[in-house]
Amino acid sequence: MSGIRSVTVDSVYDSRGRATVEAEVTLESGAHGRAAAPSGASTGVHEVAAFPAGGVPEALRTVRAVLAPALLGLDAFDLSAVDQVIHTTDGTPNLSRVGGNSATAISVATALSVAGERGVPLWKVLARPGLDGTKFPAIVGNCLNGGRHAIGGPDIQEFIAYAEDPDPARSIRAALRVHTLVGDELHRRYPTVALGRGDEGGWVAAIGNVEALELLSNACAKARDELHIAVHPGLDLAASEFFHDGRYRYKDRNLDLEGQVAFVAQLVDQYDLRYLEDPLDQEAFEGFAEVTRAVGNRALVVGDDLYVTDSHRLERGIERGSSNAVLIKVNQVGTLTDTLRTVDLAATRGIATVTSHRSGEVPDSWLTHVAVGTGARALKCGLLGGERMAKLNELLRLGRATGSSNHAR
Ligand code: 2PG
Ligand code: MG
Repeated sequence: MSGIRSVTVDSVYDSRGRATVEAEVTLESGAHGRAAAPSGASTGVHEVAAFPAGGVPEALRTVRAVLAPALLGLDAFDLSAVDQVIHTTDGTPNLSRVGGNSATAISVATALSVAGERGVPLWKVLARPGLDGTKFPAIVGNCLNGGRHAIGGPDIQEFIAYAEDPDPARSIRAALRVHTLVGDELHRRYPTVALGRGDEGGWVAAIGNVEALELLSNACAKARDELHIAVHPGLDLAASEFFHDGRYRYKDRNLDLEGQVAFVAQLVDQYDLRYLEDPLDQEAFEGFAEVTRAVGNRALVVGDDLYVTDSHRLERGIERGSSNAVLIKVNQVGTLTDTLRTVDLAATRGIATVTSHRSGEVPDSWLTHVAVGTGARALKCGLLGGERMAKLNELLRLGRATGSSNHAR
């Protein structure tokens, strides 16, 4: 037992320069943990509220006045009891009083304080049964941005390098190589245009969806040839963002459900996609099942906005066969305990988990420990920018610590 002595919160900036909540939890022993919460842009409608109506200032006021006092003296080692008090003190179904980001920051800071007291890395505090920190996630690396993360780019939100190797250093190297090759090719095709980068560090160019996918696919093939590492194309369509009045409205096509299912299934075939996130709208449980049937096990079909890391929504998806994978974002659902409930449900039902960042990130590395501690199939954390690199570099360190990994090159 180690009682919580203090919980303090304050505001810090995320990678988009917007304020978010950072929490520090100190135990009676003096051990402490600090964590900040990220924020999304293409948020699912079923996510908890990131902040109360009054934004970060109101979140800070409410935590200081009501939540922090309620947490004092609780046993930090009993994380589920701590997280339960966060929910009961908030008292709303979607954490709209204290804000999901406050809940995430406090929950993670509590787990980090326990890691500090035990003298172990965070992944060990979170470790699911049978996991010993030697199973490392594949890398879901965003190479080209569109949708809400890059104005002027393709409609599809993320063009991804999916790199899978038992050695995380090799997966990271392959995904980074694809990012570089995509940039080189864009520079070659558009020599007089200054290329930008989107919210997650992927390139931004005014090109169409299919042209972007072709370019990505060629870059993956080149990286495979050079490095002999399994790296293949993937997509996060974030389809809820361009689904209006029952149709999927791209700049160059307008599809009903059937058309969209056929379109994405054909992309999987033609480009050998291994990763397919949110191919349909966030309510399309049945449609997802059609996609999953069409794709089989050739690709991870991943529900993000569909499930919002909520175990009840995942249960609905499992009953219908909606997907073979679920995206895991702690602040979509609030606390680590809520997150682990969903992870454990996925594990018992044979659904792969993909631990994910948000488009507005903080330069923390706790996310990497969530991935390793929960045995995630993949870690989605972007490829460039200090806030993304913090997570990749932490994965390199964890790989080296177990002796299963090589060095950065
Ligand atoms: C997503 C995420 C992260 P956001 O859609 O998967 O890439 O974006 O954080 O904006 O929801
Ligand atoms: Mg997504």
